[in-house]
Amino acid sequence: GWKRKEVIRIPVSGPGSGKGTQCAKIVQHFGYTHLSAGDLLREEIKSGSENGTMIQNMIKEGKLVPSELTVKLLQRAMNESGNDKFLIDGFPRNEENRVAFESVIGIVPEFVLFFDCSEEEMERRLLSRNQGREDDNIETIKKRFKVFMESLPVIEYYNSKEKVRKIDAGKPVEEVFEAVKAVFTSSYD
Ligand code: UP5
Ligand code: MG
Repeated sequence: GWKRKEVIRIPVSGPGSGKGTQCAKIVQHFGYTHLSAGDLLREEIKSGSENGTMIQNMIKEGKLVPSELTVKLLQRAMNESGNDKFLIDGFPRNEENRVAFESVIGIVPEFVLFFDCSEEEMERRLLSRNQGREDDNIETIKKRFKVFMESLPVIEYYNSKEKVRKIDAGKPVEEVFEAVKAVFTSSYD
């Protein structure tokens, strides 16, 4: 039978706000498939695809790659997962992303988490991450903060639909997760 795909997106939280960290915990607890748009793009670079060099250059500059490409990668990963519950991490990042995703995938999110965190704290976290990410240097971080401003209309849009759940993400990981759990639990009882 027809099964509705349930999508929870975590779109407009800044770089280093803890999207990946909290998604890993949500997966352990609630069994979603975690799809990070940034991770999918980094895998695309590694796979030696024809778009790899372009993606690599854009990530280094903190710029957003064309929606078409990101949507294609997300769609492929969703189809391959065999699951119907997704955490889409770091997407949509601007209105064009959102419109492209909704027209291709045709799903409206249950809710949208917004991890609220100060730039000072995000910068501190990114500079001490040490996982060899080419965009974790101070010049690129400043550019990522600027590009993040393009995400504000997206949160405004979802806010107008009462879908945004704002979380204070400046606290320690476990405290943030308590607040995340509360959002997930209250939406299913
Ligand atoms: N950490 C996490 N939570 C903490 C806490 N509560 N207290 C203390 N430390 C905490 O966390 C970052 C670091 O902080 C880690 O070391 C963690 O241990 C610690 P993480 O969970 O990784 O944060 P996250 O929000 O996932 O940060 P990330 O750097 O992944 O966010 P970005 O949004 O910048 O990166 P993303 O991978 O999504 O995108 C990268 C680039 O890809 C973009 O800049 C763009 O160029 C491109 N892109 C597109 O073009 N289109 C897209 O749709 C998506 C990406
Ligand atoms: Mg991440």
